[in-house]
Amino acid sequence: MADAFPKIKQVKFEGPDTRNDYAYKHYNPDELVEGKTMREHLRFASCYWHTMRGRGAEIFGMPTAVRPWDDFSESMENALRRVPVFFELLEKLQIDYYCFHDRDVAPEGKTLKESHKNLDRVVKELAKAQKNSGKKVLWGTACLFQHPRFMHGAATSPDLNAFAYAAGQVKKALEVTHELGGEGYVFWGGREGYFTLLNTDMKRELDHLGAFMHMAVDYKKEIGFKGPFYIEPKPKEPTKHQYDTDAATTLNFLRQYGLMKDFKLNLETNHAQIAGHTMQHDLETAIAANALGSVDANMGDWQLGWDTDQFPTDLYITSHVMLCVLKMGGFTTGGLNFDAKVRRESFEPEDLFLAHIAGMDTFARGLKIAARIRHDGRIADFVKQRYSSWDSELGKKIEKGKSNFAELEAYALKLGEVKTIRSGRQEYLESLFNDFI
Ligand code: XLS
Ligand code: NI
Ligand code: NI
Repeated sequence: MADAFPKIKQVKFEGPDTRNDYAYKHYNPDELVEGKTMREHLRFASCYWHTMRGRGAEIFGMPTAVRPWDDFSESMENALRRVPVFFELLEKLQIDYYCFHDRDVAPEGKTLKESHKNLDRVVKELAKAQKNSGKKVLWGTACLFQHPRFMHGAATSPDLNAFAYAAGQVKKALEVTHELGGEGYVFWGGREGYFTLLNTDMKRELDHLGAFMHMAVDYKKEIGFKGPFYIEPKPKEPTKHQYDTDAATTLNFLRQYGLMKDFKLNLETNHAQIAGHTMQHDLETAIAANALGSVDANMGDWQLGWDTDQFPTDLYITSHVMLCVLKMGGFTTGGLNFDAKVRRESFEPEDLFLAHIAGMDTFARGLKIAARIRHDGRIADFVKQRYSSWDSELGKKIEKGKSNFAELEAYALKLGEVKTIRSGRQEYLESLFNDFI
C-alpha cells in the first residue's frame, strides 16, 4: 500500500457519539438492515475522475488542490503513481468499488494506438491493485467529451471520422472494463447534444446514436461481457440540449431504437435537479420501466443551476433515494458511486476522506431512515388507501383494459356526483416524514 495519507488510519465505525472525525458515525458495514448488511445495500464506489484527477480549477481560478503524490503532468509515471494512492484511499475508507473513464487513469497518446497502449499499461497496475485489495470496478466508461475531436459530439458528431474514433475508444474501454471484472458499463453523452438547430440534423444524429449503441451491444456479446449497459441522463452542460435529458427522455430513446433490454439507467442526483426534477422523480420514472440500474450519488445546490457535484450531505435526498432503492428490491449490479468532488476551498488531501465519510454517513442514515419508514408503514398505507377505489371490480376491469367508455358513462350517470374524493394530506405526510429524519 502507498503511504500518501500517513496521518489517516483505517476509518472504522465508532457510532454517533464519537469525536473522531476519521470514523463513521452511522456507516457500519456489517450491520443488518432489512436482512442485508449495509455494505450490501449501499455498494459504495469512489470515482477516479474527481478523487484522483480533480484539482479545484474553475474558470476564474487556478487549481488549488494539494496532492503531494501528483506532479500534475500527463506522464505515464504520474498515472502509475496515482494507482496505489487511490487504492490506499479505498482501503482506508472501506469502499468496495470504483468507477473510471479511460482517460482518467491513463494519458491520451498521440494516436489511438498509443492511447490503447497507455491504457493497457495502467490497467495492468489496476488489476494488480484489485487483486491485492479485493476492490472491484462498479463500472467503466470512455471519455468522449474532453478532446477537441469531440467538440461536435462523438456518437452524434456530424463528422464520421469522429464517430469512428469514438467507436474505437469505446471498444477498448469495454475490453478493459471486462478485463477488470467491471460489473457494468456507463454511457454519459457529454457532447451528445447541440447548441443550435441551425447547424444540426437532430433526427440523423439520434439515428447515429442508436446505431452506435447497437454496435456496442453487439461487441459486448462478442467479448462475453455480462454486465449491464447504463445510460446516464443529464439535461445540459456541456451542450445546451443534451439528447439524454432526463430519465423519461432517455427511456424514450431506448424504446425508439429497440434498446430497452440491453440498457438500464445510471441516475445522478445533480443531473435530475438541473433537469428540474427531484431525484426521486427520476428514480420512480426508471423503476416504473424496470430500468433503474445504478446511482451517481451526489447533490447540487438549489440556488446554483449547474452540476456542482457536491458530496451528498442532505438527509432528505439520501432517505428518498434509499426508499426508492429498497422499493425496487435493492441494487444488483449497480451501487452508489460518489460522482462528487470536494469544494475548491477544501483543498487538502484529508478533505478527500472527510468528504467520502460525510457522503457515506449520510447515505447510511438515509438507508436506516428509509427502513424505519417502511417498517412503520403509515406512509405506504396512506398511498394504498388513496387508490383503494381501484381495488373494486370495476377498477380491476379498467386496469386490465377490459372496460370501455359506454360502461363508464353508464356508471357515472348513476353516481350523481363524485362524493368519495379524499384529502391528499400533503402537510401531514411531510411532517410524518420529518419524524423519521
Ligand atoms: C458528468 C457526468 C460524468 C459521468 C461519467 O456530469 O456525471 O461524470 O458520470 O462520464
Ligand atoms: Ni455530473
Ligand atoms: Ni455522473
